[in-house]
Amino acid sequence: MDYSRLKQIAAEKAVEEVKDGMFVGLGTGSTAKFAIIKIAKKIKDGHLKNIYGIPTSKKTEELAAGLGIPLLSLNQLFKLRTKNVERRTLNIERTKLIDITIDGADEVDSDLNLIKGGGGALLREKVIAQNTGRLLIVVDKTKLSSRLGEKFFVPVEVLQFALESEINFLESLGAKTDIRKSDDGGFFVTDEGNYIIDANFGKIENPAELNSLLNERAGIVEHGIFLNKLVDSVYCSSNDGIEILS
Ligand code: ABF
Repeated sequence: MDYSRLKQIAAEKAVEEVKDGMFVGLGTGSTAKFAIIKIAKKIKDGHLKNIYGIPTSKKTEELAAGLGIPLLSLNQLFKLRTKNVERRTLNIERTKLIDITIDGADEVDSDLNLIKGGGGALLREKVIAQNTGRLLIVVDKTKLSSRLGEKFFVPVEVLQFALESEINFLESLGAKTDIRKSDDGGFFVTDEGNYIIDANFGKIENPAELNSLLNERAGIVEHGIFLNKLVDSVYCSSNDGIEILS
């Protein structure tokens, strides 16, 4: 079976968790796209009602809007769902204002830590994940590794102002770095106007330690290491079928 079909199977299986009235985080990438198309079809066929989508990128927003999914920005969602709620009662580390988010990943390790950001949307993806009750990651089996870094680099979103400084910092940690380019040959610019440095650390023995190191840098806006505390289930498809890891 081809990888695209495997991605579709994983994505559509995850959509079964979406119920009427839910607020659904819509991921970025080719696998998440299958979930968005399925959700839109179920809305159109009347099998899903009163759904609002919260997109993780402008690209996903355009796709979902074009498919007729009612959308809210994260700020609109907060205004709608916290009208009568004392802000301080919300979980500081992770609100659950979004019921379910379905998103892809570039790599998943045996402890369900992730590398994300190959699609350049890692910052908004992580913000959405931190406001989600259940983060469902949808992948085909080729994304699984015993250790992060075996198959994919770590995308690091940096301030344009600090590009050279963060290249130097990442290389001081032993990474090989590459500034992500756009199709026109210039530097890729994220939805939030930042650059991305793709940092190849090789095998990452301790994702939590690297996560902390990167979080401390002022010039690093966000990075593609998503620790497993954010991940609720990984829907992984292969020629043997679907496995739900959690
Ligand atoms: C997105 O899904 C990104 O975080 C990640 O890079 C991408 C994986 O893309 P695909 O599903 O096309 O393999 O969420």
